[in-house]
Amino acid sequence: MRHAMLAICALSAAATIVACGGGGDNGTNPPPPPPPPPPTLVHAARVTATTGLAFDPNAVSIAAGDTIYYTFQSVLHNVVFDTQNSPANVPSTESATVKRIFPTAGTYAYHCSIHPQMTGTITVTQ
Ligand SMILES: [Cu+2]
Repeated sequence: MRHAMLAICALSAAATIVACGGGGDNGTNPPPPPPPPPPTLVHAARVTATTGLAFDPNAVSIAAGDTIYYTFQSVLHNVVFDTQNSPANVPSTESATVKRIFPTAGTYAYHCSIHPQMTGTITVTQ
C-alpha cells in the first residue's frame, strides 16, 4: 500500500510587504486623556514658639476648618486662649508640635502663661 505523498508546500519566501498608508491624518485622533484631579489641599499654617520667647508669626489668618501647627522649640511654652469657644489650650510643651483645628470663624487671641509677653492671634475667616 502506497502512502500518499504529502506535499508540503513551503511558504513562499516572497513576503508580502504591506505598506501602511501614511496619509490617513483626517482628524480622527482620539482626544487626549483628561488631566488628573488636583491633589487634596491641606489647609494649615505653622506658628513657632521660639527660643527667643515669641510666637512666630504672631498673627495668622486661616479659613474655617483649617489647622494650626504649633511648633515648640527647646524652651517650655504653652498656648492659653483668651477667646470664648477657642480650641483647647496647649499645655506647657517643648521640642514638639501640637495641632489645633479652628472650625469656626472668629478672632482667637492667645498667650503663653510662662512668658506673658508672648501673644498671638489667629484670625479665622469663613
Ligand atoms: Cu512661653
